[in-house]
Amino acid sequence: MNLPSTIIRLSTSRTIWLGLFATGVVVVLIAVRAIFADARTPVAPSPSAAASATLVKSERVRGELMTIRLEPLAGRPRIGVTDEWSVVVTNERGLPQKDCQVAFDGTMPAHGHGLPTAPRVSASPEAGRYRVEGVRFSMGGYWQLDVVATCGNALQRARFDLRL
Ligand SMILES: [Cu+2]
Repeated sequence: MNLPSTIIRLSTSRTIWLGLFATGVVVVLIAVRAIFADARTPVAPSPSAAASATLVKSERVRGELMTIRLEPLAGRPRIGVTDEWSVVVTNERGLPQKDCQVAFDGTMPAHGHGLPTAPRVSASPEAGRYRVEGVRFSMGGYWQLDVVATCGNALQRARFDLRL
């Protein structure tokens, strides 16, 4: 065996090992990036949201923290049907909040459109419960439902993710 061929063979095997090492590093980097990208991705709206009858959420903007509950009177959200929904507002002690100003709206962010109807909110005989009439989802997909409740000096906002 002459010297030059040994050098060539050595350098070839070193190149292969370097290549394998580099590939390993790239694979690890891609995996780490994927994990972090996944962690950053906001939680996708769960498909079970449509199946559940009640959506509960609250985000304090001002004043006391309250809970906003959203209920389809039909028992579940429906597509292509004009339904009545309820907004129920309770305070931290679970007491119903009456005389609130409640606003309701729905949009499909991916499509840039809202509900085909203009829902009207009114008080109901039950304290803390507000009627939302004229809720109609024109199509299936991801909807955002926004509720804003002003009760005295407290202002609450809730955005519900709904996949239909
Ligand atoms: Cu749409």
